[in-house]
Amino acid sequence: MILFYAAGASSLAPHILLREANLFFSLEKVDLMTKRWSGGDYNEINPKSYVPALKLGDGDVLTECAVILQFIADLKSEQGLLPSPPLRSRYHALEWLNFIATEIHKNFITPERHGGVAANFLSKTAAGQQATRVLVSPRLAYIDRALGGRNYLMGASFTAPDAYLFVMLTWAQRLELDLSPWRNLSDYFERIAAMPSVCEARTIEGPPHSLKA
Ligand SMILES: N[C@@H](CCC(=O)N[C@@H](CS)C(=O)NCC(=O)O)C(=O)O
Repeated sequence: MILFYAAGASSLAPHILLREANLFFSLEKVDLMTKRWSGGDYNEINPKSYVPALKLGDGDVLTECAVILQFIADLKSEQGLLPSPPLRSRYHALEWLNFIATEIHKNFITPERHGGVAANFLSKTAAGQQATRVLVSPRLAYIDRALGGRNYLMGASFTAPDAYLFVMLTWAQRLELDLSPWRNLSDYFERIAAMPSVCEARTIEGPPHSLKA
């Protein structure tokens, strides 16, 4: 399997999960500004022109972060990175994945690139960053309440939605969205940041793109 990624992008979530699942994979870095990778034009891998993409051994390519996470978790279902169907908890885990994809991830993504600012996926302007904070904050407040009395989104153990939410919280930090008023959320962030799979993935990817305009 080959994971196409950009440093610190949503692709960090499947990267973390691949490590947690102890799966064999390789990484290919994509330059999101030029849409090039070492093999040429990234649009030939993912015509949707974004990361993550997971290329499988038979040449098939999977896209959409929430779906790639499900695929990885199901490859090692014995590890409990997602509850297996027909358990009701499976659908609560999918509820989290969908919530993070549509209510958090999408609200972080800036349209600035299309407005002529040389932005990547997070805003580079003060106005854009403030607009993102306004959209994302009530959703993070909701998650902070949901985390009351539990270490992870699904309860006692780390599952696929936690990998995704963790990356979103790194974006919140990059946009100087102070997590400290949300005690459950900030403790959760520290807990996941300390996991060996997370430390390894972040070290290997290196620093994400600068948000200086
Ligand atoms: N719907 C996609 C969105 C992925 C996405 O937003 N990727 C960003 C990085 S986190 C990207 O590659 N953007 C490239 C661009 O804006 O040109 C998913 O859930 O995987």
